[in-house]
Amino acid sequence: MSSPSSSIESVLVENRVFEPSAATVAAARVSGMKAYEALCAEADKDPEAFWARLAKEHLAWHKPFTQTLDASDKPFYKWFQDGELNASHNCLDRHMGTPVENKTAIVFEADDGAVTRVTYKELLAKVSQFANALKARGVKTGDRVIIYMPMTIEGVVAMQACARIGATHSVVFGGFSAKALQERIQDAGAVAVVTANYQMRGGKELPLKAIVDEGIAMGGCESIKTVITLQRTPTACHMVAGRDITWAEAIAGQGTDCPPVFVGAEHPLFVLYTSGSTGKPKGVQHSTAGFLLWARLTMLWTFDLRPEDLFWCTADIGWITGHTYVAYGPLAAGATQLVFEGVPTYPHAGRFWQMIEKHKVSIFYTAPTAIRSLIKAAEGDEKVHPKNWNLDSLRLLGSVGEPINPEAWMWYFRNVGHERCPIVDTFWQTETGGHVITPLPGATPLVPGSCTLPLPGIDAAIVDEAGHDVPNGAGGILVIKKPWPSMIRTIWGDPERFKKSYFPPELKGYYLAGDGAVRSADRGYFRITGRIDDVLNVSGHRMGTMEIESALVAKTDMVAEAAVVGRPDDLTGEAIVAFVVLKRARPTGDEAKAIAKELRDWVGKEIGPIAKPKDIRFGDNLPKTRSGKIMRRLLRAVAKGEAITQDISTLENPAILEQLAQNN
Ligand code: 6R9
Repeated sequence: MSSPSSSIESVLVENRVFEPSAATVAAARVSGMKAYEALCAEADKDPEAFWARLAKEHLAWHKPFTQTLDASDKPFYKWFQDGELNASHNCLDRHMGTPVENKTAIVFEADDGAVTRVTYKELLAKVSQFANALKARGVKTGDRVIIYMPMTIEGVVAMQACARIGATHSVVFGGFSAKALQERIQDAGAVAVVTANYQMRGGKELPLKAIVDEGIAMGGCESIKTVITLQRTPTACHMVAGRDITWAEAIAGQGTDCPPVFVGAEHPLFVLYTSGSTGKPKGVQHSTAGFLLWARLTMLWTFDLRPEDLFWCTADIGWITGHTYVAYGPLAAGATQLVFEGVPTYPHAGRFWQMIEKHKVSIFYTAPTAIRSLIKAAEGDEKVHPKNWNLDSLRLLGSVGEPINPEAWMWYFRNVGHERCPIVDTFWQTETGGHVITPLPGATPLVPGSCTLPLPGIDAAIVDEAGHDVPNGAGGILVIKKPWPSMIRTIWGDPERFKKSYFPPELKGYYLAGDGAVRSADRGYFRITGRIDDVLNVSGHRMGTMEIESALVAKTDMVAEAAVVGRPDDLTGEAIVAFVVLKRARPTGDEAKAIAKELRDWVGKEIGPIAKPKDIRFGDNLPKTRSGKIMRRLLRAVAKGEAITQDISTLENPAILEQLAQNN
């Protein structure tokens, strides 16, 4: 458990409160705290009736459902089970013949600033045509398709096309390595990969297709029958005869009509791999109806979406935020959204502000790590400060991915939102499918650094290790007591792990989020104090410490043992620190530096650059209990540079702490 004490202290001292303006309340869909409380009361009184009403109002059903919740096989909850629908139909076809038909669905800005637009009608045609291409390549309902693509209109098209034919997609973030890709292909048993030759990020051309080839060549990927490659840049890439085809070739001659395949409500819409507390990433499986319902509803509630909004979520489609708030939610809600290929710091660190001005963005949703790095850039260089751009189009700001510190919150509020725009600090996870604890802009008074209150229907609570509620002001374990439609259904291929990870018996059947939290004494507002398992949050990316350890010890010619912990970092939230015992004598000086670099690059190859440890320390051994368990809490203190004041009576080899504390 990481110590939540410093965060708890800051909850207790944070007393700034920002009430929504009367005008914001008046214009909002959920207007005022009374309206929020009424929805919560409705959900409390009869949860099934509440969810049934929303599912009927917000989704287009091919066949209506008759049973709302099937809880006969807990925790494998089933929602709206006998209903039938199609996610792509709900995002596209349903808008045809309405004013949304000719509205812009996506404004795409490429890395180099070039802008492309597609209307809903055009997007439907593109999705249908690509869906036909997938079918022509042998992809069928129920198959899994890996998507390894840059942020592009085609990335969204590929996801929607899978949904259209009832194939389950698994998007792999473009920063993951060949090895990580191979593991996901194998675990999912995928039949196809959709990729691009290269991706453009920060003016650099980075390979994607070559990594797919490398991953498949590692073996065990015989299930892959076809690889479709978008020619994103003019540079040629290697194509394997018989298996590979370009995107242009695949759609050539395909019609722009493709009837959606209506699937059962519980049909797996996607599997998205995320890090857990053990070595192997988990394939989080989401349903079609429950996921989509929440994707649409949270667009309407949390972002209070209006027809004239220009919505911009900066997340990559490789993460859950890019699934719910790029690929599905905005389309299901009929929004116009901006999709951005590049990075916030290219060609300069004012790119985000410049794009907000250029496209008249009204809702801006990004991560604390981006905000912190842009604060730093603006403080170092006046020219990239947001004050240089006209941000008057903004009306709402959002934050996601990690706790936002009150200082960053205040900077965002003042310098980007001009104290006019509410900030929705949305707490949620890959497993929750959409927001679960968040302010509503026209209702909730805001407190910097707090995600405030659960959404209606989300029975969030803080409990102790036996599942008993703890009083406000006392920290504990965040749980959600009742099931809700957008929750994770299972871990792909591993139902036992699903049960064990999320519904431990001592917690009375509550969903265990894996985060610590505390509620404020006065308002009962939630503040997330960070993960309580072995998961790190580096720049908003989830990384399992065990996953990185496994990668390190996989370098069998060098590494005997490794332990990985997190250390607080001003910019990235947490930084990865690895303690390594080599098979040879402990290196020092330049030699230690060279080996550390080699190991860092190795981890980059095993998992991806985001998993590279920032700091690698070498020791003769690791601090262990007499029973042989690595004492991670001591390593955390060492990583932070703290003096050890903790109990070390069970430590076998106390002298090692001093050695590890030296920075080689
Ligand atoms: C959506 C997403 C989930 C973990 C989660 C928590 C952290 C996300 C947060 C937040 C504090 C917020 N987290 N949002 N912590 N405040 N507003 O990020 O999903 O990648 O699965 O990460 O991120 O620790 O458990 P995912």
